[in-house]
Amino acid sequence: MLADGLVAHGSELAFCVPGESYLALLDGLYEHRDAFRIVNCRHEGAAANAADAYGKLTGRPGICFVTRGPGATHAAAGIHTARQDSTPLLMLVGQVAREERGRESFQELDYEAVFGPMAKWAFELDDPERIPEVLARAYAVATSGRPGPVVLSLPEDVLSAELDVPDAPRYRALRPAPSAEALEELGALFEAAERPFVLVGGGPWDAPSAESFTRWVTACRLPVGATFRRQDIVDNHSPSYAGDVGLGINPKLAQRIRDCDLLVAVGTRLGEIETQGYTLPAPPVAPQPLVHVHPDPAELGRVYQPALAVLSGVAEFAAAAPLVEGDRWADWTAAARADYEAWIEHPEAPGDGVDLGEVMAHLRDALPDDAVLTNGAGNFSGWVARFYQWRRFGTQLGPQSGAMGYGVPAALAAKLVHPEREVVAFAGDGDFQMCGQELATAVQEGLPILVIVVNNGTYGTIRMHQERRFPARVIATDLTNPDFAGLARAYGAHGERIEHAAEFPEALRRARTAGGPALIELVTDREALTPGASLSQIRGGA
Ligand SMILES: Cc1ncc(C[n+]2csc(CCOP(=O)(O)OP(=O)(O)O)c2C)c(N)n1
Ligand SMILES: [Mg+2]
Repeated sequence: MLADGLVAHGSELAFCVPGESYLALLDGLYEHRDAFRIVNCRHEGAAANAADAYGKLTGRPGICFVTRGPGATHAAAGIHTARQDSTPLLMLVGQVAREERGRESFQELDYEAVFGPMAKWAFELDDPERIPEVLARAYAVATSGRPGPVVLSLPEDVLSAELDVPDAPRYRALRPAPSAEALEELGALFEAAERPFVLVGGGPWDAPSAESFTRWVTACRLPVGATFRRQDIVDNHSPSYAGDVGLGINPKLAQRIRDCDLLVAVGTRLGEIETQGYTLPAPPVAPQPLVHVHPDPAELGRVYQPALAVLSGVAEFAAAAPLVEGDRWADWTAAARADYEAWIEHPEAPGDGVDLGEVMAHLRDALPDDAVLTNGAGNFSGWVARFYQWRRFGTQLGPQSGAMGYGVPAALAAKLVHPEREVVAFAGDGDFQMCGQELATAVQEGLPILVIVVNNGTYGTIRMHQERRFPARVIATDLTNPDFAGLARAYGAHGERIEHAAEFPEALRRARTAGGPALIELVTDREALTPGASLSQIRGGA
């Protein structure tokens, strides 16, 4: 019933690490093996991250199956990411049999207690007759309003029960459309504005809604910033695109947001990263009129009291947004665009080793518009965010939660969803070692992803913070690393290592024609600690 239900709701792919606790579910899916693919990963954290990436790409719940206790707790980082990133995800967890519960049986855990505050919904399904009801609700909860992760706990004997009940009909995600009054008020606020600014993020976007949103801001000559790791919503070549509002924001862009006289946030939560630590603007009331467009009433008025709250899905807003005459602010928008164009010119990197800015500039030209770039967390991702240009929705996959280890599993999901596209995962040397074992999954499943490991021999981000707060007192941040290229070859992938950016174009050509998963290790100088400031400058107080 559960396997039939997954298929009936339109799912076709799951990531898992198998466990004896849910063998009956796997067996149920054996019947559907032509329509439903199961990719068995090497670590549940990776399975959950891959499911998150699937959810981000498709707007449908990414599915992962994990076993009791240690399987579920390994997967927790992915559940936390899906919550922070508002990603639809469904995790099915095996549980001890009903009659064993409460005895602290082998690997027993109270999933409602553990995942209750972390997931959007966590529920133990203890009546097999209710499988269709609960599964339908799980899909609806994961995808409606602000999407998020759902965890269902499945006692072993529930999974093995025999009974006959009909499947529920396929779920439909509920998305509100903006009211006519709200759109009218928005039009009036634009009428009164001289220096508007639009901030876009959240979701769930898809290619048509992202394109119509790009057309809207471009036609209205509105300057638009993308939130952290949501840089693929607006075409970065649009004259309206002004850069990303995340970690390492262009100071001129931050100033522009400070100076704007109308701030319109579309789809995004107004969280710590989007608001530069709740300073841009400071809560609860922004200095300029704030318009907040969001599909979930729980987010509207949560931290900021907007001048106008618009309860609306992003696609519904993009379809209905009022066309406004933008001549008045054309110079303001052109200046924002000029600041952005100057910002993505990379300065020469200090020290020896690969200049990552040069690598990104090469990839900006070399990769096709539909290539998917993924990353985990670390300073290396700052170069990707700053120097790459995204052209289409569904080409950037990164954890807004800042979880290390995301990039390689996300690349697996991207290659499974879009086998015809190039998929490039960026990882730091620390970051890669959190989920790099999934190269084995890529080889097993025949997924020719490219992994670029940026090796600076340190947990560079933490070294940066350490040098700022405790200069020259280096502790617990150095890394002695394996031979990453050799490790890739041991997995059966193509692997090579380069020490200068000039070698990159040829290395990329070889990796692209390797016929399977590939890894390029870039040896960088830790002096090049951030895209803007060197280690010595940071130590000296920059
Ligand atoms: C799962 C997880 N653990 C720890 C951290 C804290 N953290 C953030 S960045 C970072 C270092 C990343 O190092 P690396 O991948 O080598 O990238 P670099 O900063 O050197 O470019 C750490 C430890 C985190 N964000 N996520
Ligand atoms: Mg590093």
